[in-house]
Amino acid sequence: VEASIPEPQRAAWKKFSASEFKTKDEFEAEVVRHIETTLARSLFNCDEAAAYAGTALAFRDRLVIEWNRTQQQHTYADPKRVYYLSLEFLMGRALDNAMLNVGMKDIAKEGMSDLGFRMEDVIAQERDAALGNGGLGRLAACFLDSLATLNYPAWGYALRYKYGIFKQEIVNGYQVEVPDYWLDFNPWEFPRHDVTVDIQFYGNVRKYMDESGKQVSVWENGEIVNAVAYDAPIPGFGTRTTNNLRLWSSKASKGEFDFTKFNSGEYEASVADQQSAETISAVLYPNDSLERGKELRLKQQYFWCAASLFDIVRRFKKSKKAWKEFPNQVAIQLNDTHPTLAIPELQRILIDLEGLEWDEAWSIVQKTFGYTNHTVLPEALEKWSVPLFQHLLPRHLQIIYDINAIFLHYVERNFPKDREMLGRVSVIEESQPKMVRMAYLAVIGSHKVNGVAELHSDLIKTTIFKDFVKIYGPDKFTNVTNGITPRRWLHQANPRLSELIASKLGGYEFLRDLTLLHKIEAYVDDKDFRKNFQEIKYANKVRLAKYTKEVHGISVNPSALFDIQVKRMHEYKRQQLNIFGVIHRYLEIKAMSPEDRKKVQPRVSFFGGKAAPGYWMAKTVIHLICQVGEVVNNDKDIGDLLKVVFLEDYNVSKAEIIVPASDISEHISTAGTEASGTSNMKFVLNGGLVIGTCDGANIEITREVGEDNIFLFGVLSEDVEDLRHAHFYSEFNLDPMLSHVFETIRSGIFGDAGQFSALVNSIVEHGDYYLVSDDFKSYIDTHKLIDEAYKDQETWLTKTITSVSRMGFFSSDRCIDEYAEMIWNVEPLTPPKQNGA
Ligand code: Z15
Repeated sequence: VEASIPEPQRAAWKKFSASEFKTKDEFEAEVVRHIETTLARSLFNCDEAAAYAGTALAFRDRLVIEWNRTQQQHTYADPKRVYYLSLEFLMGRALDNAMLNVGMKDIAKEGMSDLGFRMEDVIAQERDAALGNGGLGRLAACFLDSLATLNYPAWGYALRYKYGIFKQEIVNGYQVEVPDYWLDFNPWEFPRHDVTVDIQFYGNVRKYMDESGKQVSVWENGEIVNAVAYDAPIPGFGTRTTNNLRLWSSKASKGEFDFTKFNSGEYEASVADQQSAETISAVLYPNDSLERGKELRLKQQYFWCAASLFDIVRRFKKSKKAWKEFPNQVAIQLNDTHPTLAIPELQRILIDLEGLEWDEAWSIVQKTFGYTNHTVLPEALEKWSVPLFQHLLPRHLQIIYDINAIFLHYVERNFPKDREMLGRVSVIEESQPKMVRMAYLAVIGSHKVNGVAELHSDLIKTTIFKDFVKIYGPDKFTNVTNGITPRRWLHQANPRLSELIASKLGGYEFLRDLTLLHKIEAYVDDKDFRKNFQEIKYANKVRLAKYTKEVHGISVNPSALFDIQVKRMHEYKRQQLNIFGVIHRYLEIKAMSPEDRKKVQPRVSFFGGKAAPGYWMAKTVIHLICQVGEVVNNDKDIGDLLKVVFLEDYNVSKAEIIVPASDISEHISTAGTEASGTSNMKFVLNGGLVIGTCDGANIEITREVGEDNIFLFGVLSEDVEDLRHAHFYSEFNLDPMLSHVFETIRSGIFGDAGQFSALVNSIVEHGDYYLVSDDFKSYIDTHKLIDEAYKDQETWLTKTITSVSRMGFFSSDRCIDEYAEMIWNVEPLTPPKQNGA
């Protein structure tokens, strides 16, 4: 393509090609130009929103220049690319990240101050891109940051939801969900109306023999919906590489309306068709770790997989390579089972549309895909009913049946003695109605399956995928422990700590190689360093205290121990254990003499997190936390000794304020239930300690920071099953302290006890599935140790500094390099040093 453009034209383009601002003055000129012309506003009506828009557009221009360059380089070099398919990308805000990754935040700050604005206020104007629920979506966002930073040629593919995760309001102590329409002004996305793909649904399959006697299947008479691409630039940190996140938006085909209907006066019917098409990408499903089997969700999954694969295959075909080269050019990672339809879809493209033989096609498919599992919870494992599949995706169901038949045949030949095996491993569950087990399909269609922390990766091999380890051998299964990006979760969220570290390490190289953090351990006894470190933590607590006062009207003392649990509300994460512990603490203080109260370590218990709208038990826990807060925070006996705060609408941008402010954070899931957890890593990296169970990544955090620097408690995952069994088959012994807590709840001091009876009964009457009672004493005792440890501020400080210095392992850069090496077999493509591609 390049060579076909005549020299004079090239010269003209080159002469006028966009250039990047380099100085404060050039930056200001760009901001003013955008405000005056792009936005048609002026000095006299430039509010903070306009200042944000101008700043964002100025930085957007910079990103676009590098983005175009990167994409051109990738097109030209045509390396193997990574495609990360995720239904969720919990990106948060883009401006601050763009400024820091480009390395121009200080210049921009000064420039904005010249123009009369404080950078903090400008940044705060941006709405979060909240296209995700929790850990899985945020992990995908961290991965994009690392992929770009490490110069991997990579794309993210997802849906352009009109509504992200709902906003949470707390009204009279109850969660209320408010829609999150976030697209009013989004300077970070670029519609690509020229990149539109037809996606088919419903219809039937016609089979016939062609001239050569080959069976051919045609999927016909379906309904077509258009997928329109919207692209967002993903800048790497300290590199010119700027990758692409492609989001698909659904649109009715045939333009806006069905013109036959429209012209014959059926306006409403034609608009209804349009709306039904647009519904596909309208809203993110708000369930975290829970599958609900809704038809629209399956439509979303196919729409997104089919559009993404069409795009990937089209890009491959441009290179004119043989099909067998496909897995050498393309690695597709399935983030959970949500994109599993990509497996039968690629098989369909290869055999039905490209005319490959089944075996050749299937070998390409298996080499192309990798599958990441994020949970062992049965209620989170996706299953789709066969009748629904038959209706919506008839050809895919046939292909799945064929994949399964060949697979079961293989199993039968290799395990003739295990008669039960076939039923256990079949992709089709023989229930009423029959169900497609998506996780099994993902395992069968991939060459590698990984868990997200060591314990979790071991557990999947001995539980949900046990038979598949026998069938394929253990090498198909591997571990890649999760990580977080130190750019957002240290440099951006905690700039002062980042600066302090940089001052000792002689620069910011640790943000590209987090293992360099180990060098700050040498300063653990350095007086000045310690003082600065402690001051930064205090300042971060003051910031959260200010926020708490402004937003919630609750005064908290920044010198108190800040105890934080922020994550999605879920029984397995056990926020109920935490709030029962808080009630216990309250009762203890109430029972003390004034003398004894003086010895109590003051504490603030912060909670935050959304409950899925239909998850009543999780909503009840929110309600209990709010009610306990009402009582405790207004009790004159208690004062600053205990405060309870429910932080409304926890999201990424709020996490950036909350995470750096913790002294202790809670990661207290029932052992064996939290696959990894990633906020635990964020808190420790920011100088907080962890109270946690022996679960997920807590175990590896302990290995890295040392047992003395973490507060572990509770039963081990290997004992969980027996304990659950014992609850039903021998007498259930409720912990006496917990029993006292329940009596207090029943007394009605936290409001009508009836509201909490289901919560209490899940423990007392229904077998305490999450082992709250079993772990209660150990939990309370461990908090006592924490109180004592915190009183010795010097030792505490040593623990926090030591822990930070040992967190290098948990960078998502390490994680991405492991995926690249063990699963994708891709290499970085380094950008050229200066201008010119
Ligand atoms: C989700 O956020 C996670 C697992 C899931 O199966 C779904 Cl549907 C959503 C979380 C895990 O619960 C968490 O432990 C893990 O750290 C995170 O994925 C990223 O792997």
